[in-house]
Amino acid sequence: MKYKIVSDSASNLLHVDNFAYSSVPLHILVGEKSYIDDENLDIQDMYATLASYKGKTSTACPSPDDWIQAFENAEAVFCVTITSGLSGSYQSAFTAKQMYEEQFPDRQVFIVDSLSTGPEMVLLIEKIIKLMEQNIAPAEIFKQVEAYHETIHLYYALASLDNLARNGRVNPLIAKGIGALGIRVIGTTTAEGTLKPCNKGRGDKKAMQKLLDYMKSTGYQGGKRAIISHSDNPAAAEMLKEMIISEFGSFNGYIHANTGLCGYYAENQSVLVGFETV
Ligand code: X90
Repeated sequence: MKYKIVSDSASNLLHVDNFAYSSVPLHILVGEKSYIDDENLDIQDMYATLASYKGKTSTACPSPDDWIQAFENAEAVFCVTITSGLSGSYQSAFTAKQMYEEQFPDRQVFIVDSLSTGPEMVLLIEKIIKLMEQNIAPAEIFKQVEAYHETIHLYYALASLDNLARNGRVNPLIAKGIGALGIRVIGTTTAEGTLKPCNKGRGDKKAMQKLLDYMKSTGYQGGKRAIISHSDNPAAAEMLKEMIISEFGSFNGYIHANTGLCGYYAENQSVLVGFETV
């Protein structure tokens, strides 16, 4: 059977080596300019433009047609989407599924609503890959992935909530004052896949320490997988990795940069961590 995994670009994962995987780009709209969140995106240019641009900016999720094109005739497709609580990407993938299955009754599309973004999407994708490599039937893979989903979490330290607030994704009252004097908002996700701010910290060191504290209290343990993403702040991401190593003796995961969508909403200097618990 021809399998494929497709995720929207909120996962920050553009390619997977030796695996049938595609990323479907979201778009970041800055005035007349539209940045496509794919491998050609110049993220530094995007941050620089955003820093000086005074007008309205926004984003657009993939269309059902964008999703269908990425399915590439696979017989079993797994879509991993950014949270349906904040984006239309899930709904668009769902329409794509209906169209695709109607046109090809012997094919199946499974949609995993991450109720999250970035690193937590990566963990879901890694899990699907692992199960596909064991030749497990697609419906059973879906079941196991949903169970796995209960055991993983996302925490973040954001340097600004302006773009989230301006686009109606977070209450403007919560956004006020974040970013000033290096204040970071620390938070996680709600069950509905929206933002749940939990705490504040000044400066990267305190913010990373708080992320580690939340990881521990949520049930992270040594050896469990942890994926860290950052918006042009490799030093903070590295700091968190070192804190994990000094606490648990090892780090099972990797650090990578946010691409366009997470870069735009998480904003410059932010760090996201997705991790498994017991
Ligand atoms: O245009 C669209 O459909 C995309 C809208 C996406 C809105 C939210 C993106 C959040 C990105 C921010 C930090 C983590 C928040 C986790 C919330 C579940 C990253």
